[in-house]
Amino acid sequence: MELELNETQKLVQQTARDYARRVILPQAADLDKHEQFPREILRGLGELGLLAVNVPEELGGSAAGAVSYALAMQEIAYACASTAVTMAVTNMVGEVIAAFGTEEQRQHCCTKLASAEWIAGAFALSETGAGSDPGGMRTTARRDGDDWVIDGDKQWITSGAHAGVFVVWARTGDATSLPGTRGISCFLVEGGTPGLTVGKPEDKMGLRASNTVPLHFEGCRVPGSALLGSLNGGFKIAMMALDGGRIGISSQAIGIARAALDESVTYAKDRRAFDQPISDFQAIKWKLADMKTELDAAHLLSMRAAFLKEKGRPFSREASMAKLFASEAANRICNEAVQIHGGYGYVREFAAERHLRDVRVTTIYEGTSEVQRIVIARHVLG
Ligand code: COS
Repeated sequence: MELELNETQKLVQQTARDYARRVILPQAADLDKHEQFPREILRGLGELGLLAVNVPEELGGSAAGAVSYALAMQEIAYACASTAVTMAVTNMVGEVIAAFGTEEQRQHCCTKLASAEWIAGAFALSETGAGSDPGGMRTTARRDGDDWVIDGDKQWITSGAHAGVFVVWARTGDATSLPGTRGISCFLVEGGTPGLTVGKPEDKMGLRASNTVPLHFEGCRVPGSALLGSLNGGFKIAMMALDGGRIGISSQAIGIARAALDESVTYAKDRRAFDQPISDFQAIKWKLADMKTELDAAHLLSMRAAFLKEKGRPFSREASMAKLFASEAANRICNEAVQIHGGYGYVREFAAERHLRDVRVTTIYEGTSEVQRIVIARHVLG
């Protein structure tokens, strides 16, 4: 494994960093404060090829690889974690359609997602009673002539109010012969399809510029051609997509934590107490040293998972390890950043407060830390 980035990876990293620092960062606090969906920023990301980093070029994507994607995600999250999660889910949706879609589905959806003609894609797996255990979902899709009719409710859907396309999982198998994970299929449902209602946005602790909504499907009719992948083969598609998604969330957590560390260093050098900068105190130095060490460990775990994915090798365990460690470490780092800032860490004048709110969900979504430990332990135990 190379620790040096190649030219493509450096270019993607630099492109994302330039855009993040120049365009996104100056707006991030306001986007958060006003809960404003970053529509124009996303258009810019589309122009830069960052909404379909792992989608083949013939479908409008950048085909820059999983490592480039992870690096880009870190850079965008450094500036605005809300934009980063929106970008992450759109990339995941484009990638899953490119991987499992028919030629028609790929041409139709991936090109629109890559160009930001559809400003976002959405991933509709979770339900009120089925988050960590998606096999417990209750949404159904039943055959009616050539069509499918979807009924049920989805919960925690990122970008649901703005998505051009939803990847929707529903139960298609008979509950007795195909229980749990086995009777689930996956469908592509375009935004605005009759029978699909988008609910009220969640009033979240963090990521307030991202959109998170419930969805209600009632007699939502889609053509037979909307089935993604094989009938009753949807659960594995979800798991494979989430494996890749977990590299994205580990990268998001790393980006947020890196911003928190950089701001802590600046603050600690500037802030004086007892006639010296607080960075001269061992108490602060040790915090900064631990923050940096954990950050780099998270980065290396995340890079390893991305590297394996890019090589086409198994990476499920490594993605879960990266997501588990990076999200937990990033929470610790952002918490320490608030501590270093003292009272200023608790108010909106400094970004430390936003980072702590934003980072909190990274141990929860796309598989909780507890789920990552299940995945890792299964691999360890064989
Ligand atoms: N890649 C490919 N296939 C996978 C897979 C993966 N990463 N993980 C599981 N599968 C397959 C299994 O091989 C199994 O296939 P067979 O039926 O052919 O044997 C099938 O999927 C069912 O797997 P399993 O029995 O392990 O499923 P469980 O119900 O035990 O679930 C966990 C396992 C907990 C790991 C899974 O449900 C999970 O990841 N949950 C979290 C979901 C999540 O992240 N939710 C957040 C949504 S986004 S906010």
